[in-house]
Amino acid sequence: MALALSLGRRGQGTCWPNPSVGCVIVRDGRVVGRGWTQPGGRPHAEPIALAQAGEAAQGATAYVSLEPCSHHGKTPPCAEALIEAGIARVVSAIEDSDPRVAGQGFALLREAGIDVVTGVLAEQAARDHAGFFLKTEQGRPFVTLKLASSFDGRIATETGHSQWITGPNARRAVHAMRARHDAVMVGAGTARADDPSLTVRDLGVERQPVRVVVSRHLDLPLMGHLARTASKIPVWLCHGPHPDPDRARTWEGLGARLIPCALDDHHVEAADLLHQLGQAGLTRVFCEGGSALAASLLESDLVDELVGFTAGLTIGAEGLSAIGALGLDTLETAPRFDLIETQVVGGDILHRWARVTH
Ligand code: AOF
Ligand code: ZN
Repeated sequence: MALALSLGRRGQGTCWPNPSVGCVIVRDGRVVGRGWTQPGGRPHAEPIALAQAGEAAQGATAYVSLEPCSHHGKTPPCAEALIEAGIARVVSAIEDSDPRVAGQGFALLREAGIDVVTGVLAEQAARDHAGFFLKTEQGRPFVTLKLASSFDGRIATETGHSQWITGPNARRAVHAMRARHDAVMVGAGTARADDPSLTVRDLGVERQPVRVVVSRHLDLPLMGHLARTASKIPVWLCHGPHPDPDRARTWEGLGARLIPCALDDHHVEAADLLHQLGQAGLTRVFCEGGSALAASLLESDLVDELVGFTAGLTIGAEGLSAIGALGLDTLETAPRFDLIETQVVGGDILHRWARVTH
């Protein structure tokens, strides 16, 4: 199962709107087939592993990191494929939360006389599929908030100078993290100040994450990296009601997808923003700031994981704070996270924190 889960993680960032599942087929103690969900979400993991196993699937055990599907969707049900291939035993990590499946995959397998075990490494599976589960259960994607900051939590000098706070190894690690998410998201201020390309570079990926920019008024530079590449790598602009019609037309002409969102006070509302992105099929979003967008996601309790890269320099109080105002009087209401990982990356420190859910 650990192998099936790690195969499944290979597909993260490329399978949306589907979950990224891994499957291993074992016969007489030997691995005879391995598969994971393919880019775009199909084929599913099981038919790939079954095709590799061929005749050896007869009487074998299939380890699957999610309940095999039971519905006739864009592909035939994986549960049927396992039955037809003569699989004797299915070991699964966790039930599928898609209402079209939700236990019915296990039921089909059991009806066909297959021995079914579930709940193996379920905690890891729940983490790996968290984006898919959130999308099917709450209608929103999993949100990772990444910040690269100075020792004193600043992301730029007073004049906006921010390149570079962290070293090349940390920046490379960020690219690998982008690749594991369906989309990379920034606020309009960051898009204007940094002219980012928000792509995955030098890692040989086949599929780039969607670039999401949250911009109430669509006042984004038309000569920047995002505008120049919008026809090749998706750019989705999440804006408020009644954006300037000329800007809207221009961005559509450049190839961007416009996504209208509700406002709260003067900003795009965080909950509606994520709801719209979930509707559009995203399961995992990597937010890279800036401070206003980070604050609005945190205020609404919509950040699932924090990733910090902390560098050994200080910028001082006049520098730009990584996270905007949260309006807290006491610590009781401060967003809290549990430490899940620390690592030295080049000359910087990586720390990851998971949302406290209880
Ligand atoms: C599996 N194995 O590898 C994946 C599964 O639109 P479709 O027909 O591709 O079906 C998508 C649903 O299939 C998705 O919502 C989830 O329930 C399941 N994904 N199931 O057996 C896989 N990716
Ligand atoms: Zn399937």
